[in-house]
Amino acid sequence: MFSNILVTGGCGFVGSNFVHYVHRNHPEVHITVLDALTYAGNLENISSLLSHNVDFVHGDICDDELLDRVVPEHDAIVHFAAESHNDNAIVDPAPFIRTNVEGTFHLLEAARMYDVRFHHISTDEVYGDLALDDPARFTEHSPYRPSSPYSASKASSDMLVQSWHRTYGLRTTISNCSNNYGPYQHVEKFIPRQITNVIDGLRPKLYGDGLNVRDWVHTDDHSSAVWAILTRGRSGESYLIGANGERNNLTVMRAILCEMGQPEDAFEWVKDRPGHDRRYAIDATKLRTELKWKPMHTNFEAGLRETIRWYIDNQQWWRPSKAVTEQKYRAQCR
Ligand code: NAD
Ligand code: TDX
Repeated sequence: MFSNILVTGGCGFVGSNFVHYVHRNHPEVHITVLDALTYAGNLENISSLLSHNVDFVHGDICDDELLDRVVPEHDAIVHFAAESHNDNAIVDPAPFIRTNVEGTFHLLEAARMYDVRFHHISTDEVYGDLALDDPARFTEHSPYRPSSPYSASKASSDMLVQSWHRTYGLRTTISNCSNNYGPYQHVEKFIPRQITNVIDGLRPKLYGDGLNVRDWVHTDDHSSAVWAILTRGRSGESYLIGANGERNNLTVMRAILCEMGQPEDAFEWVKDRPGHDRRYAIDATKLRTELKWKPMHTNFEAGLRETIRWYIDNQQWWRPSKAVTEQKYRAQCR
């Protein structure tokens, strides 16, 4: 159906796993990765695929001239590129507004100009948070209620996409996914940070009371869902992606410690994140029933074990970012 797709942010965590997924499952599809290689992007994530129907363009999604050269050859854009880390957005929101809001605007304009199908990758955080004792989960009908600079920037980008569909008739879809885990995730994020802390003999760090809930999904399941929505989703629609993986942070922390042979209290309680969302939870009924999508990684503990193994086996991948990341955290006392 699509023979030539442009993947923005394809050198980051979720984007590079998607590039591997498409290459593995749809090798006939040519992929161009457009990525600015910020601190979070690493060309190594896709280097084994380059020259195998995957090309790389180094550049910024805010660069109109570049988009004019790159976009026209493609029949779809899958837009992952973003500033993605909440703690960074709290310290300095400016790059989040630039890349997530303005960058999405520039890409939408290029897609409109060349009539290219547009799939936008977003997050469940646009719906704000739920109380721990609320039986509700987010659906496509939940109101937008972002509570952090990151989630507000993602909500803004979703709304740009929705309006480009309605006003200009651009063929769009949006996916709002819960927290991903798996290989190639930056060491600033919760799970890789704790795994690499244990490897380095540093005490893992838990924010606040540790009871905040995230709805974990394996990044490969995110990829298969995005492919289903890209190829079979209805234009103008949003689809929530999640795999019933609700767990609080304390439980995940103990699972990591246990798997890595540490006592379950071998971590440090640290200052909470300002505005910290309490709970995210996804109802993915629409995706499951309409597009017949099913997650493959339904055993979180098994997926976590594989992820720990990946970080143990790939220390050369994360080591260059570890010290500078912990330095940044020390400056924030988190
Ligand atoms: P990431 O930070 O690991 O990767 C982001 C990538 O985008 C990097 O390769 C970076 O170099 C690139 N990039 C940043 N600014 C750019 C710009 N101006 N031009 C071109 N490239 C640029 O992020 P991630 O965790 O892989 O998230 C990818 C997408 O998925 C984001 O849109 C995020 O909102 C969404 N998402 C992530 C999760 C998650 O759990 N990680 C969950 C739901 C949605
Ligand atoms: O050291 C830590 N200790 C800790 O307790 C870190 C880094 C985080 N946490 C907590 C905060 C969150 O409750 O763990 C939870 C997960 O934190 P992050 O990995 O920073 O993810 P989160 O803020 O939930 O956002 C993630 O999921 C949604 C991604 O970073 C977003 O890009 C995505 O949209």
